[in-house]
Amino acid sequence: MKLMVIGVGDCGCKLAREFAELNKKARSERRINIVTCAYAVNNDQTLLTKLAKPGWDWLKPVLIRGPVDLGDRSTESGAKLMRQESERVMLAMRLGSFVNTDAFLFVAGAAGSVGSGGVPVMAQMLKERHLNKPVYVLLVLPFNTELDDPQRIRNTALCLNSIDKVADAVILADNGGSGIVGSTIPPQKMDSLNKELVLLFYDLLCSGEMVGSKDVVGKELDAGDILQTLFSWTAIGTGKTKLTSPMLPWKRSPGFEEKGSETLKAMEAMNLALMRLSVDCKLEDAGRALYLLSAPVKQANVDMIKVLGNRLRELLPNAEIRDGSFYGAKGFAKVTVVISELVYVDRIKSYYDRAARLTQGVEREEKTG
Ligand SMILES: Nc1nc2c(ncn2[C@@H]2O[C@H](COP(=O)(O)OP(=O)(O)OP(=O)(O)O)[C@@H](O)[C@H]2O)c(=O)[nH]1
Ligand SMILES: [Mg+2]
Repeated sequence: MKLMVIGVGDCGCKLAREFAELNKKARSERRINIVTCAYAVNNDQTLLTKLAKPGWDWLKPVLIRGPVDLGDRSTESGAKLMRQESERVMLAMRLGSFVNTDAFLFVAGAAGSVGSGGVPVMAQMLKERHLNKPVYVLLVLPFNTELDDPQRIRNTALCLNSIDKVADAVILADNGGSGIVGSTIPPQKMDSLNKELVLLFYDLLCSGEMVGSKDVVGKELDAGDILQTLFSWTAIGTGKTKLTSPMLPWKRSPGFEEKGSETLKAMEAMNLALMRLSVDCKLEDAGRALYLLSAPVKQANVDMIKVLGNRLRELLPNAEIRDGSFYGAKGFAKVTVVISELVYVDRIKSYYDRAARLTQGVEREEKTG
């Protein structure tokens, strides 16, 4: 599947750069493209210069004209700025690459201003102009240390509420679940968090593009399957386990027991993927899902995919499940899971509740004061 990635605001731009890096990786490791173009849309020239160095044209910077400090840092002021600048941003995007793009992916931090307010505005515009292409959003939720900041809470709630109305699917990535504590996060830590987050999409985007390549495709999972799966609130996760018995060239096909233990390893990889989903959710609330197995060609077996499917159907009784497999891994089994059409996400409700309490508090203060 080929995405056009549009990062808006600081968080979005840094992640858009990581998607550009991911495409470089796919080109060198698998000789395919998974990103048609990556844009970094921001009002901060310094950050854009740092991310899109001259001569490195994988990421296209788009500077929007507005103060770096918008004053109140609200979602509303980010939206206002984007409304003024949206035509210029649309013009800056190369029209040609729309043709090969399967879907648009906006990326932003929900708690800021430019990304949080800007993405719903841009997503709405793209939806109106490119009716046949889905518009997805990868939305980063704040760190736990930001939960005491009323502005961040309000922005997050407002962004979640407006994005839900325009995007075809919103993949949530919760910084709060990243295990990072402390109020200041060193840039290297943030960079590795961003790399990890984007890597979740690697196999998923590659799988449908590798048809006919030397990596044998087991059961193809292509852009169509992904488009059929991504819907409304979505979580993504991957898990990887080392396979204990690497097949030596002179070894014959694995015996029954060996196959069994490899299937268990694949199952372990899926359990890890489900434990480390990008946002906490109840699996039984999902309406759609997919799983993708990547294993070495000699160690993959039909049991693996069947066993994974049976397990997932038990855990997600209400979901329509798609699957696929390919033989890209060397010495390990990796499983990607996408849990979508989540009717209820606790984390979202908690932002709405917190924002409502903040508003009630302000109203009470106004009445008494
Ligand atoms: N995972 C991750 N989160 C980030 C990163 N940078 C910022 N964030 C989070 O994103 C939110 C802030 O959004 P930003 O993207 O910085 O804000 P903005 O859209 O540039 O808008 P301004 O507030 O005007 O700067 C906060 O919750 C941050 O913790 C990043 O590189 N990675
Ligand atoms: Mg910013």
